[in-house]
Amino acid sequence: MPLFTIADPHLSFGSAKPMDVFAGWADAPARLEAAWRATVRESDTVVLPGDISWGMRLEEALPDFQFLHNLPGVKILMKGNHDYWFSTRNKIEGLWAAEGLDSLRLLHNNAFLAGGVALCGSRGWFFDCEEAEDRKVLLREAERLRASIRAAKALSDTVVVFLHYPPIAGGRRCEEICAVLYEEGVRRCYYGHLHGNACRWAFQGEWEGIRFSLVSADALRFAPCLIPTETIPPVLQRTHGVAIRKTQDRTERSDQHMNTRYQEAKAQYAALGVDTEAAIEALLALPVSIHCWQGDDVLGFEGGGALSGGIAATGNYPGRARNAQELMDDLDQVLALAPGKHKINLHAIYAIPGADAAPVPRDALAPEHFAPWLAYAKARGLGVDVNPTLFSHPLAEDGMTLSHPDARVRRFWIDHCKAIRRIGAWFGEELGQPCVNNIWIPDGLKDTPGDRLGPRARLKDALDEILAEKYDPQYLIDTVESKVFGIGLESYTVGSHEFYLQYAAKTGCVCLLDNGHYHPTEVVSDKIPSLLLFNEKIALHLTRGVRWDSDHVPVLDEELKEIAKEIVRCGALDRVLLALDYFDASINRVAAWLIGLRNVRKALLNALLLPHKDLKKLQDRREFTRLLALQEEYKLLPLGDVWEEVCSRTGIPGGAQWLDVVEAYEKAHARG
Ligand SMILES: [Mn+2]
Repeated sequence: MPLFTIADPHLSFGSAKPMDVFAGWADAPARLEAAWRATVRESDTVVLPGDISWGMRLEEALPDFQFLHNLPGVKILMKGNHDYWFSTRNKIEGLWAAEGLDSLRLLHNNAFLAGGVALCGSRGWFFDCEEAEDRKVLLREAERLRASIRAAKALSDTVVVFLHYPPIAGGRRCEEICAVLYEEGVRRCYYGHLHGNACRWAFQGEWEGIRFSLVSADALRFAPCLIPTETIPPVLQRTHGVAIRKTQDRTERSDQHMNTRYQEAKAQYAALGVDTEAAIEALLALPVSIHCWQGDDVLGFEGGGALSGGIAATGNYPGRARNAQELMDDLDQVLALAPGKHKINLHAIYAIPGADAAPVPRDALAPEHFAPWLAYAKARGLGVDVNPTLFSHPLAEDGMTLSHPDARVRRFWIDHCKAIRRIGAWFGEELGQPCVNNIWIPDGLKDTPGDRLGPRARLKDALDEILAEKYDPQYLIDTVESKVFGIGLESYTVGSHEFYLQYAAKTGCVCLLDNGHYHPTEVVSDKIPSLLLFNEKIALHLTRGVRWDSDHVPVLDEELKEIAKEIVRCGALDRVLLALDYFDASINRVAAWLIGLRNVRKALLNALLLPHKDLKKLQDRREFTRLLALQEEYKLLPLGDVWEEVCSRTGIPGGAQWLDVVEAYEKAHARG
């Protein structure tokens, strides 16, 4: 009864996710089928360690299950990082039973015996999980793995472990996972996850008596790999605990597997006293909130039509998301190509009241109207931020909302803001992390006001009422966002920078600075240290104004880099709430998201890789020639090589290949 394995088929018969855009993936399913039929017989067993299907829901994965079922042999399926369809054992096995897919088995917290060999494993996890949440997942995975190995050892002395994530790669070891393999005396481990160029970082060989092999589909050229079971030694009885070395030497152990360009960059930065590993770790741990409104030109799901409030999305590039499903699909594509932790930032107009239900009045919105977003965020481990929408509404047509002279108009918007705070706190509690609720109003006047104080006094009272109800700051953080002017509101803005600076200082809510909301020569980077001196937290909206608040996609320009530098050199990575805020309708919207999001990360990485202490010293010693000269020299440090390393470690295609993926996605999702 021969045993085979192949990981990461990434099937998409039910979900139209293109894989053939990646080098080497042309006709992948057909090649897999041909090679499979040529080698595997009905009585054989094939283990598939994760990334089975692109299906987002179980039903979407069904055609992929049917494809596998129709191939010869017993198929043992495991969970990978892209298996979003994965739900409960009961549901998965229930579907298989109902559909007659009796050749499929699920390996999840259990073990199987095949031809005298015990098969076990789990998904595994990344390296260097310093974030509390990641560590929790990692430790849970390690224990899941141990339980599965112990179940296997009860079946046989010959044990094969399958993991989705590589336990060793790029010269780094996942200590916790390796410790379990070592302590349980395992001798063979097969894993997937690495593709294309990243395969060169795979560790293929022996470590502490355990032989490791990469079996991702493209690494195997889509032919299932035969496991020579007769050569596998029995599990070892370890009499002592972990004999593996911890952390100190983890990068030295197998440097030969590492990207040499990254190695050279690492040395170049180390010569300046900069630790690239620490920079990468800090970069990936920092959450950036992705604004949902780039995907549909700020239209929302109310069906109201035109955008108002002195803002405008210009351009008519095709492919705008027209409904919640399309927006979520697009966001998934963004998440797949952007490294690091993320949150999703929702405006009130993105409520999903239910199929065919009428839009809910904004002052009556409740958590239930955001339930699909909660499920979306939970399934992907994302945080959520919220915003009341005080524009694109009949009661905002006057250009005034919370500061409106009519108390009935103010009442509606006050109640709307209160409703969104309740929803934000609910998201925070459900997701176990703070939700940022950001209040921005368009209120202002086209021409010279007759009264500047009155509207501001009304705004202050309205905010006082909105923020009166106290929520646990672990779950809800309120921010207020100023602006310099809007279209048709050029002469007077009620919620000005000074207004909110003072309001935040007096009340303890958080100031949000949008770098498109100031005079063109006024920079947010310079404001950051001042605000950090007097506030526990600040919030930023990252965008690019061209001449005015034009909401262009952020590019890697000097000001974006300066903003990132201030965050890093003020030691404020955990005190700054970062979100994107722009909407360009003249280019592919998924690409627009990614260009901006990746530039924000690149700016942060650049900032994390600079020797700030030395530069500060030069300034204090008034060595201005050297300060200027070195700052300019540092602009040519090999940031790009470290960025490539970040992408490869997070499974993202290198260079501009992400754009090929987006273009293929665009073709596959042509929208009328
Ligand atoms: Mn903004």
